Amino acid sequence: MSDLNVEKIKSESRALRGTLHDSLEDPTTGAIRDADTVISKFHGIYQQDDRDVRGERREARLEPLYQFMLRVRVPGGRISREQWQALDRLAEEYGNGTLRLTSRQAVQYHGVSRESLRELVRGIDAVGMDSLAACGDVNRNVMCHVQPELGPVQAAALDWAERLSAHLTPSTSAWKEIWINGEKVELDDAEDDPVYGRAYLPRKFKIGIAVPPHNDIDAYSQDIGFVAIEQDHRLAGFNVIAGGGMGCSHGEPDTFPLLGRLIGFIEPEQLLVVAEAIVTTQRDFGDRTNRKHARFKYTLDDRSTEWLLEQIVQRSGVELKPARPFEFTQSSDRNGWAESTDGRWQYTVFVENGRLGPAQRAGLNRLIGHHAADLRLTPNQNLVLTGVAADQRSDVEQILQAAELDGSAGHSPLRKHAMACVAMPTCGLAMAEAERYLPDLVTRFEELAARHGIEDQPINIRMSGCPNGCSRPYLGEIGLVGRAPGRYNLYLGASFNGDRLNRLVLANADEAAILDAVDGWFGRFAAERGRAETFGNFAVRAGLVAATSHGSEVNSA
Ligand code: SRM
Ligand code: SF4
Repeated sequence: MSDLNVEKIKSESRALRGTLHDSLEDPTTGAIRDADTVISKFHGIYQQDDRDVRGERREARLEPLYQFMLRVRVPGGRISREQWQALDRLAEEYGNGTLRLTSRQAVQYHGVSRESLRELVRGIDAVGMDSLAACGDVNRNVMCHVQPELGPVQAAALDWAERLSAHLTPSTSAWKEIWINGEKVELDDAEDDPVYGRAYLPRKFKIGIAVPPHNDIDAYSQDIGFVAIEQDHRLAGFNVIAGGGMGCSHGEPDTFPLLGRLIGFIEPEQLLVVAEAIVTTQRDFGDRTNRKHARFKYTLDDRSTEWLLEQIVQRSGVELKPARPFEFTQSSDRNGWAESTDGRWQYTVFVENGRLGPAQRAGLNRLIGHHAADLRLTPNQNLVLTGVAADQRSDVEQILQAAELDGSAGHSPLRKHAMACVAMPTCGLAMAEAERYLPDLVTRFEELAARHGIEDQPINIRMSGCPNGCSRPYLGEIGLVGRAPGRYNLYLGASFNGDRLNRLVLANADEAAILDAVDGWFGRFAAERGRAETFGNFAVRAGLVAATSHGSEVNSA
């Protein structure tokens, strides 16, 4: 489908209705109409097919095994016990029996049939959740650092993330009409969205709020990263980082990941208007002729910070003040136990690549029923159990271990810092495995780390099945990006705290070549590292790779 066609479909969708209602009723296929695959994304729904059986279906002259992915929006990753229990039940009834925690603190169902979509959506609506704007050319799930009970600044940041999410949710009632009421509304026209207008944004848009020293949301990878600034234990405001993004295409040097740039400081009450000003700037100036050049990162990179600051003043009346000092120490999740301000405890549960199968779901259900209160989903595909009484901590650990979920003893720092995107068999864009392969590769890395005596070293490892970068691989101290089955581009040298991109060091490498390279690096790191030096910083200092200063250098080896 051409990029201009996508724009036409959006503009003529009558506020995201398209012909979805009819598509769902078509008895001749398990798919929806082509144009509706554009619109369904705004409703959080992707048409996919099971790639494991593609060939065999083709040979049998059957249409692909169409199925759907549904993404539930979870602003700031906050999810109540009742909501979790409902999501879990729905995975069994309408999904493939798994729940997938995403790299943006949302939840995905895979393998849903077209016929089950309405019931599934009604199930999530019944517990006050939705999938509207979980995908599509609008603002996506707003991310937020996930330790809200650890202090007032964290709690205030989450509150703002939820308000921002509500503020930027499209105004259309199409989601309710189509999925909940099941009604076909005959409209010649519909009102334009007050923020997005008629054609919505040129491309997806992403916002997150970080609370230093944690950069778990990878603030520099967001279209807008807000950084909460603390003063006297209260939220003083936010630094604004604008124009980050990960996606690129192999062999197309005009596409590249970019770090956002720090453009100033705002008061808390200015957050909504400034975010809206940046969103509408992108709405008006983003490239609608070329979706590969349509993200806000290119809109800004082609212009300047001064231009953006002017747009913000014109649109919101807010003049940004100079950015305040802050420091990020890590972009991974904080693992293990932490005490909350109410004297209860939180535990960050490591969920390998975010996938919860039946055994893990059952373990979590036991915990959520008896030992823990609400949940928080993390930006690194993990989850945090909150409200655990001090005397129940060892019970919790035992149940987690029995459910093959965690165990402080169970997983190495390498594994806990590794993240893969979904890729095969559901992602239509995957060029290589990611989620299904990374666990084995990490085992090989663990062996190498043990051989060199660096098994206690946390190293951020990010793998994506294609260059779109859904696991934010260009911010991995080691990044792996799929090129073809069994072949990856290997990247090195991002910082541990997420403020420097890595660089390609080996193209199209198979497992043997990857292990050979990593073995050499681990050996040098073990022998030459400085005190408390992180792996990515070492790689740059030792000259294993040259640091990047602009994203356009990431893919030049
Ligand atoms: Fe992503 C497309 C999965 C986070 C950049 N992403 C996709 C699709 C929907 C494939 C498609 O378009 O057909 C994938 C569905 C796979 C499946 O079977 O479930 C997919 N993306 C994911 C998730 C589930 C990865 C994960 O393992 O957790 C993440 C869901 C996030 C959420 O809850 O909203 C996910 N995707 C990201 C991120 C990371 C982030 O947002 O922090 C990025 C990089 C940041 C960015 O946007 O720049 C990301 N996804 C992309 C892109 C490239 C966009 C670009 O600018 O070029 C695509 C392809 C596209 O949009 O054309 C994409
Ligand atoms: Fe699919 Fe590529 Fe995203 Fe992985 S990075 S989920 S393969 S689009």
